Amino acid sequence: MRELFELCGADRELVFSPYCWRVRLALAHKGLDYQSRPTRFTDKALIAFSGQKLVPVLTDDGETLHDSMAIFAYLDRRYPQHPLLGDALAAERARLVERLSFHMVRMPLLKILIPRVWQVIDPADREYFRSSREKALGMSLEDFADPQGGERQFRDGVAPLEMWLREQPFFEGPAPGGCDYLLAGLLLWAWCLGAQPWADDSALGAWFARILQTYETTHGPVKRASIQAEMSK
Ligand SMILES: N[C@@H](CCC(=O)N[C@@H](CS)C(=O)NCC(=O)O)C(=O)O
Repeated sequence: MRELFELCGADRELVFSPYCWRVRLALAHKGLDYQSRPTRFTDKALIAFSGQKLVPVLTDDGETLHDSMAIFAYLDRRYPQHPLLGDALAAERARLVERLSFHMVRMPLLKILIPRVWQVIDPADREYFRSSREKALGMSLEDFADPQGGERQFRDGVAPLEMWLREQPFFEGPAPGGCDYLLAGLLLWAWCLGAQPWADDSALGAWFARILQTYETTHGPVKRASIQAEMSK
């Protein structure tokens, strides 16, 4: 049995973590089914068996994996059909894309999404979410959240990606691969939280629609939150 422990909101069907989405997309790419195990921020006991505290956690045939990039590598080793990362050189390049996207895409999105995450998580998770994020960010959530500034930074960050996608349908060429899913996971984070800082008629918007449509064709509609983005303490 294959199980994916993935972050959920108060509504257990709302899964929104970018890293968990990467793994959902990767499993869909390989044609592998799994049982979803929705996990709240403070459900640490559920994933204690993995020896660490973050999701995604994948169990597969007696193996326990965590970290989205490590899971991509594992899936390629165990299920070589439809590679995600490919050979060692290609895998290093994907790691570079992952690092670049962390700063160019993930940080701007965080500024947009913090108030939305706050809205959707279980109220019992809020104290943990606030204290862990404020410690990591070095400031209060209210001081960090900046949806308008985040949108500007997001547009700047994705400008090279927009140019790339004007030349080919997917980052990896004519068909999607691991780098597509590394980036699409980040955009799905925003999309599931009801935000879309990209235009439908941009190359990035068309690419995202292709990835989402392919996923929804096999897995059904993706749950999207309808929320007020204001932060209330
Ligand atoms: N590098 C990890 C990052 C995983 C990660 O940060 N997961 C977040 C969800 S987005 C998490 O589990 N947070 C729980 C917590 O902060 O306690 C990956 O790529 O999987």
